[in-house]
This record gives sequence, C-alpha cells and structure tokens, in this order.
Amino acid sequence: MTKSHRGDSGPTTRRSFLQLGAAMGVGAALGGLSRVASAAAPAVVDLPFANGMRPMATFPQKRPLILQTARPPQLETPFRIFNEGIFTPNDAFFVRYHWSGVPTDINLDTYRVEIKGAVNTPLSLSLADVKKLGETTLAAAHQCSGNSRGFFEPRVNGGESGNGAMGNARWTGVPLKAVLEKAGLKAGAVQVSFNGLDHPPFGDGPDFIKALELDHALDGEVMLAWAMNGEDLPMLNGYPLRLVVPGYYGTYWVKHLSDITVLDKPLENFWMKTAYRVPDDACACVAPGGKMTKSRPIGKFAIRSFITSVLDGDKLHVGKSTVLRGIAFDGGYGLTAVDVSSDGGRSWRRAKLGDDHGKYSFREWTLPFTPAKRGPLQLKVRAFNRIGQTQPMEALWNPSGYMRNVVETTRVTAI
Ligand SMILES: Nc1nc2c(c(=O)[nH]1)N[C@H]1C(S)=C(S)[C@@H](COP(=O)(O)O)O[C@H]1N2
Ligand SMILES: [Mo]
Repeated sequence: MTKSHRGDSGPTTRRSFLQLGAAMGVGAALGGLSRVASAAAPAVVDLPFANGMRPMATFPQKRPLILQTARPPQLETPFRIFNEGIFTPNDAFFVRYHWSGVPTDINLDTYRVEIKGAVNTPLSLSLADVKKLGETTLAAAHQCSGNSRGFFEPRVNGGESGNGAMGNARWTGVPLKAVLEKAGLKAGAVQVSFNGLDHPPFGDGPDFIKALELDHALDGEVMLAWAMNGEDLPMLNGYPLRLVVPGYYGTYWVKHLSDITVLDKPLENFWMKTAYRVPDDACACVAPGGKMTKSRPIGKFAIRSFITSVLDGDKLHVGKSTVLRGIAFDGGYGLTAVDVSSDGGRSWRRAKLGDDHGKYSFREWTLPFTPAKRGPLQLKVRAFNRIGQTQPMEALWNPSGYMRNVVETTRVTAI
C-alpha cells in the first residue's frame, strides 16, 4: 500500500479525491463535482444579504457546507456550527482557494518541501523529515480576509461570504523558526516566501505565493502544521503541510507547502503588491464608497465577537431565562471582556468568559438573559482586548471588503 493520503474519513478518501480531480478536470457543473447534500441538511441557504442564496455541497472529507464557488473550491461553514464547540470540526472547516488547479492526491513517498534561497544549506524535506524537527500544538483562529464581505455596504467586488469563512482549531506542527535555523540564514535575508502545490488552471495567472517579514517568520509561533484538531489536515485545508500564522488573516496560511524561499529583497508579486492590501491608516478603513490612496499588506485580525446560541429570526420567551452564548477573538493581544446589549446598544452587560485556550483561540462567552416584554429585540455583542480594541457600532469600510469590523447584531423576537 502506498503512503498516499488516507484521511480520517476512511478508506474512500483517496478515491473521492480522484473523483474530485476528474470532476474538476472536465469542468463539471456543480452536480458532477459534489455529492447531493444529505437529507439532514437543507439544500440551499439564504445568507442575509442581497444575492445571498447558496447551495449546500459535499466535498471529500467535508460534511455539507455552503458552496461559494466550485472551481476553485470555496466552502463556508454554516454559522450554527460555531455554537457546537469552541473548536471547529475539520469536516466543517471552511475552504478557500484562488485557483482551480488544486491538488487532489498527494503521495507522501515523493512529497517534499524545499527550503531554499538565502540559506546556507538548502533542504528538501519529506513530511517525516519535517516531523523530526520538533512538534508543538497551538490553538488559533483562522479567518479569510474577506470573511463577512457580503455584509459590506456599499457592496464591494469579491466573493460574498457570510460569517462562516473562519474557524478555530488546534494546529500541530513545527515552528518555522526551527526549520529556517536548520537551513541557516544568510546575511541580507529580509523576507520568507511560501508557495504551495496548487496552480492557476492554464498556467497563465500569477501563482499564489505569499511572504512574511523575516522577524515574523522567526517569531517561534509561525508554524508548518501537519495536523488540525489531532488529525491529518484534510486535503482541502492544505494536506500534508500548511503554514499557520497565528493572529493573521488567512491569506498568509499557505496550503500544500512546496517551496519556502528566504529572500534578500521583498516579494513584489500580484499577491503582495496588488491583492490583500488595506488602507494604510489606524482603522484600515476609508469613508464608505471611498478610494484607497495609501495601502499596506493586510495583517492581524480585527477584533470580533458573535452571538452563536440564537440566530436572526429566533424567538425567545418572555419571563424565561436563557443563556446567551457566543465567541470572541482578536489578533492575539488578549481579550479582556465581552459585553452584550439587549436594547440595541443603549445599555450593556458584561458576559462571563469561558476557558482560555490561548490568546489566538476563539473564546467562549455566556450571559443569562430573560426577556422582560414581548416584541422585537436587537441583541448586540462587542469585545475588548488588552490594547483597547473593540468594534464600532457602524461597520468600518474598505474597497476590498476585508477585515469586517462592527458590533454584530442578532434580531430576535420575545414572545
Ligand atoms: N496554496 C494555497 N494556500 C492558500 C490559498 C490558496 O489559494 N492556495 N488561499 C489562502 C487564503 S486567502 C485563505 S483564507 C486560506 C484558507 O484556508 P482553508 O482553505 O484551509 O480554510 O488559505 C490560504 N492559503
Ligand atoms: Mo482568504
């Protein structure tokens, strides 16, 4: 038996991926690529913004998820899953790619990651070699820069996600620092770039390559991860090895790592110079509808918090106590408090924070609440961190629809 990928979903994994490859190769319509969503899940969801209708689809190693695009695979986690636990199950974790040339079958006998460029000793490491360099586990939220883009007003170009292009996992891997130290850095190194096995469909688009500043790459937290939540990475989440950049938007979390290159000058490709940039000011924002003049590469997460135990349209009972629950996270500065309002933001009560799984993890919060009278209620939630960040009542705006940052509102009715 080869050491080809055998995922946790059992012996059919490899075959499913060959099917995925075949389906994508012939440009199949949605029906050919995905299995029909199971009876337990609705076949479509309606995200709460204009043109929010999305089908559910089942990809290999994934339960039915919200389909943003089939080619490349872009899947969003249904929001109710964030209420089931602070860690997002691997089979429900969101998926995002830029190009449809995604790997569907990787053979560990031949898989290598190259460490090259401004290093003393270039390395070509198998997954087993990488695992020998050390092992650490870190809980960290992962989120696409464009998570929640569908809510931007005025609307912007780009995939219109709801709030499910995020997730939280325990990542296991080796610190990038250990790998770079084994290769030995040459004087003059300034950045490290990361490439993966996926590619543009016809070879004529800019390959997806991202770079980190050298001191960031050496911070001991950036990781080459081979496992999430104690299991091999699902193929679609970067099997067999991906970059984990705690606290930073997902664009840097390069999947299916094939080349790590130490650079003596900054990377100036499309993905660094043109895409994934935000306004270069304190709020990373411009006036809604405005233009971005000066920009910088996107960086750490904006602080966010959500109510997960009730969803828009739910009904609560007057006089009956319920425990509101949700999640909060930030770029790793450390959450200090979460406040909840049941009167549209006029008054706030402090929630209780749940277990601390580390500064990069989702954090649970809870707050008992008893509706006093019948009628519509606007539940709002906001978080605070050690450097004083919180969310504004009115959403910050930028032309790319990145870094959604607002006090989230859940509209329910007390009956
Ligand atoms: N190889 C590769 N890595 C990639 C990308 C990609 O297109 N190719 N997209 C990035 C972006 S923008 C995001 S948000 C995350 C998504 O990670 P996930 O699919 O595991 O959720 O992967 C990042 N790493
Ligand atoms: Mo992303």
